Amino acid sequence: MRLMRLTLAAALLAVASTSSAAPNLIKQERVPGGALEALWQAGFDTDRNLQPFTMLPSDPGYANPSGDHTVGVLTNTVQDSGGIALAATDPLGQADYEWEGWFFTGAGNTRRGLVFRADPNNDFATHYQFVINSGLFQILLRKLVNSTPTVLGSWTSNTLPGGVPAQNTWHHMKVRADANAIRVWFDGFELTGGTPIIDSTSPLLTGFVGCYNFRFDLGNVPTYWDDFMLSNDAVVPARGISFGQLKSGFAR
Ligand SMILES: [Ca+2]
Repeated sequence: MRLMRLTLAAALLAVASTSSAAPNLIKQERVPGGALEALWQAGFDTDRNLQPFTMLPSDPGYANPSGDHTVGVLTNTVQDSGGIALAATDPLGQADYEWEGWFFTGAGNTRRGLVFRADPNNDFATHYQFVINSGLFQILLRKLVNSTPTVLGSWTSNTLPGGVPAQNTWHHMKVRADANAIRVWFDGFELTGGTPIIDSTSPLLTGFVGCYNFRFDLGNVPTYWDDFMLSNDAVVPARGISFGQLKSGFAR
């Protein structure tokens, strides 16, 4: 009897937790114990993939948000090779999702940020990117199609509640893509203000998620990343289950 009550309580809890749109974790990258937990691929025909790294106390990024001192490092190529790096991971069949992660500003000397809906069939040269430019003042939502960019959204970081990000500080970026509607957040502040940007011109509807580091005239710049998370909304039951129905299921 006691066991049944406990089981019923657990079942009720499960029903309660699926009755709202709770985030459903698909994949994450925390670099646990100093090793990557996800499979990453390098883009743009470079060998610059995300690398696991355990920081020493002397590292400016040492006090990372989770406090585990382990990060993924993405270093861009030398300028003769384009000064670029992109690392991406498979969204495991998901197309509509939230993709978020922490990045370290460092010297703020490259364009860096999240990529999503990145096409694995052309080395990820087609993707959306939510990035902060070198100088840390301009934030952009861009679409690249075979490397040709279009700006979909543009903001200046002095409009953020926390102001212009300082060098050598950790910040959080998040994107949400639902079909052709895109919303973006910086440090929990929604730059899109609840109104998605709609990409009505050949929107990218599926693809990998990852991170990006670029500056055409400065290479070998390491960028630090941590606590990437890919999630979507949990399935919401179309019709609620009554307590009676639930209890009858346990009466047999
Ligand atoms: Ca970590």
